[in-house]
Amino acid sequence: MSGMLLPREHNEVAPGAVHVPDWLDGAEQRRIVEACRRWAVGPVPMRSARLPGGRRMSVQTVCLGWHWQPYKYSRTADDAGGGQVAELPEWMAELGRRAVSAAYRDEDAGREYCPDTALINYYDDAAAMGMHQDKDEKTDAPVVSLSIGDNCVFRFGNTETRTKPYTDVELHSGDLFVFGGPSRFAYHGVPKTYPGTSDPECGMKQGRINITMRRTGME
Ligand SMILES: O=C(O)CCC(=O)C(=O)O
Repeated sequence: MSGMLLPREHNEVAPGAVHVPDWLDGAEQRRIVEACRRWAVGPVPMRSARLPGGRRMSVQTVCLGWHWQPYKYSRTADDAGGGQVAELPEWMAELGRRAVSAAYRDEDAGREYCPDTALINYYDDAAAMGMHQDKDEKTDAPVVSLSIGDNCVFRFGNTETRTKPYTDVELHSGDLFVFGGPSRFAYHGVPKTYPGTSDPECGMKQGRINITMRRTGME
């Protein structure tokens, strides 16, 4: 049910995969959106990454800390002008620690979390993301995912196949989703967004931003 009749609650979708609705308040969302607008123009411009088969992804991405291109990390954006990737700011790493504590209701798990990259994805009305695993990292530290802007369907599956069984979760602006432990390498994707559902209080009039923080394990 996508309406607000039923309360949206802290929910463990699969072992180690937790949805925390309305985790970011309006001011935090606006601050993040402002920062994303700056990062989108440089030092590495936001771009649609090219897949090995030649097709471009429909989402546009800019990275912090480490640059990701399918399917590796580097310090320079070799597929997007060659610039040096912007640093992951300490305030964002701290947000990641708070996110892990909140999702797992465990202060120690949060304290131990040290993300060193963030992928910032922008979805226009037509963008989607196919089922995939986040497996270019050399660690199994959790992935912290923040959503701002339009609502979307986030499909969270299993570690074996891109197909069923999976759970469809509706993510709204300000929602947090963390996946680690037995779910760290689960397939997941975004089959669709709901254009026009963004609450202007979040600082975006259209589209959806998703930020995933990760620990690459790169030296
Ligand atoms: O947009 C989302 O919620 C998911 C993003 C994602 O799966 C990724 O960046 O690997």
